[in-house]
Amino acid sequence: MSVPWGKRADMVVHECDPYNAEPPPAVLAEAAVTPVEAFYVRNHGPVPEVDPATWALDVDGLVDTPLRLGLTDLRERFDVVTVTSTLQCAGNRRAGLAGVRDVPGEDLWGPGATSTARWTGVRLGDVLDRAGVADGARHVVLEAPDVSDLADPPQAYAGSVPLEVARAGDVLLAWAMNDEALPAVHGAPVRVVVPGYVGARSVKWVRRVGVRAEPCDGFFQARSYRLLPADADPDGAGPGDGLPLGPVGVGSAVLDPQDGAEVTAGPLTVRGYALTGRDRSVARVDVSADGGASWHAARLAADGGPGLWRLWECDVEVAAGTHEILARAWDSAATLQPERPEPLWNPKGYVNHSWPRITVHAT
Ligand SMILES: Nc1nc2c(c(=O)[nH]1)N[C@H]1C(S)=C(S)[C@@H](COP(=O)(O)O)O[C@H]1N2
Ligand SMILES: [Mo]
Repeated sequence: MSVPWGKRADMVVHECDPYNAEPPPAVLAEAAVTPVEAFYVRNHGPVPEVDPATWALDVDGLVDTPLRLGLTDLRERFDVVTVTSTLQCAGNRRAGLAGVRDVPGEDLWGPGATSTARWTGVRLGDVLDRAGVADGARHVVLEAPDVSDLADPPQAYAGSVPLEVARAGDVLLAWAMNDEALPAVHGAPVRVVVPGYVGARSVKWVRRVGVRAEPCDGFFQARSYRLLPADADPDGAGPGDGLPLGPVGVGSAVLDPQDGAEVTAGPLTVRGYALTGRDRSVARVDVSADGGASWHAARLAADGGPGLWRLWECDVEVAAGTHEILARAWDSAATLQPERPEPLWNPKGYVNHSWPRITVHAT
């Protein structure tokens, strides 16, 4: 069987159609910039075929001058910039919430629905400035052509971000990923990248940027990707129920060793990532190898700025026997990620930022 979309053969595939897959945790830990072949994929419908030669981006709504821009217009009429940033799906680590209570109808993602790339393109803010944002504008709606049967009624994918986020210098319309042409499965010819925001707003195959007074009223903004109260019926949720998901909360994951691994007794290096929202950065990570009785400060990779994960590692000692390894991260707002998954449980299984816990058996 050939491997779809040029991905690694060992991807953990949650769904084949639409393709949804994450890399094995230890693979993610290997590189600060995730190779394209390992980068997670989250699709809500079939990958659309978009011809780059005829593709155009419409910029309209509350603007002084509506624009229609082709790929050449973007490349030639705007500054081209490269930003390294992390995407994290709101469903990342949902498996940990399903351990608290069933999350019916949703894929049980591990910690691999988080990946980092070097994105090249133009600033969405520069394009908005060219169009001229009119009075009353508050939100920027991002529309794509891929139609999802999961939506009620079935509809094209769309989302929105507040205007001030869309105007930030690190929010891109990107056509390259790790210095290669953006692959079809990641949104070619052009996608949006919103660092430090739930991945759902980084709209792939973008074809319209609509400047509006209100957020997007489509299914994936108004009814899905919202944090519902634990007792809500997700199928009965109306437009605007719950809290819209936007900035990423502080969180971390253990990537290596893997949960349940057999390890050699003695020194053990534990590795993982930590990430937080777009106005913050990761400040500290602690690791425990005795179920939380004692903690050690992890070595953090350099702080590359907001919206970029920090990989970390920590050397611990494990005697022969079974051990519970935990991690906990703080961000620059001195916020500690939440300890337990129980109070975080929500009907769609979003944003599980509880302390990662794995078990290892040392011999
Ligand atoms: N057009 C479109 N954009 C989309 C999606 C989608 O299904 N269609 N999925 C979103 C979600 S939920 C996430 S987490 C990211 C995943 O980006 P990736 O597949 O490049 O990793 O894309 C977002 N953009
Ligand atoms: Mo997502």
